[in-house]
Amino acid sequence: MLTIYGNPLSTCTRKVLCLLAEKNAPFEFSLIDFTKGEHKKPAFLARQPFGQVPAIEHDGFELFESRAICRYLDEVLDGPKLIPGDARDRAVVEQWISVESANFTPHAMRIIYQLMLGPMRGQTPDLTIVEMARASLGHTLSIMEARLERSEYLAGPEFTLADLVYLPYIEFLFACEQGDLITGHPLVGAWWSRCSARPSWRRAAGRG
Ligand SMILES: N[C@@H](CCC(=O)N[C@@H](CS)C(=O)NCC(=O)O)C(=O)O
Repeated sequence: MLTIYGNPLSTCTRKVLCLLAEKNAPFEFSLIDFTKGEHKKPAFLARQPFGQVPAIEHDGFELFESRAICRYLDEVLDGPKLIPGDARDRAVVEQWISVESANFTPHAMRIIYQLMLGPMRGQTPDLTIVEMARASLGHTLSIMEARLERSEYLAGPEFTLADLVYLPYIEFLFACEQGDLITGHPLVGAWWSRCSARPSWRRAAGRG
């Protein structure tokens, strides 16, 4: 029995939902309602001490942190593997996941915060922060562009967890009308089109 504690609008929950759709795995979804502050209440803090989604419970085993959850579920569930068994192939997947968490997502989230999450809380966007984050993200995207000259997906010829982890942030960049960052890099744009057309991502993003 697998239960996901999350919110369908959360980027990190969507990573796990996409992985589960790739595996066609059954699960129960337990909604953590941010509007009621459920993520900061003791019942959820007992599962995730930082008060952030997602968390899972799998046959009594509890885990939080979206990337750790994805790695675990990829290993224990049936279905296509999103992390290869070969040591070198797996290392390349891990390399691009590290790039996502260190060099992509912090810049993307600064943009998303300024243009979407902050304004939802009544804050005025700081366009200087947006411009600085766009420049930093542009540098990362140029490195991804160069990589995609060598393979259809970031870690090789197949879609892997290395691609999946970027998708929620790119979806929100488009929602903030910053999609030019992606389409301005033709190979990254084509890669995004391939990845975002997958039924698993469409389902995770609430479009399929
Ligand atoms: N490193 C964590 C980050 C989780 C995270 O930031 N979740 C966001 C939603 S995408 C959240 O719960 N935010 C509410 C908060 O931080 O109070 C993971 O990958 O699971």
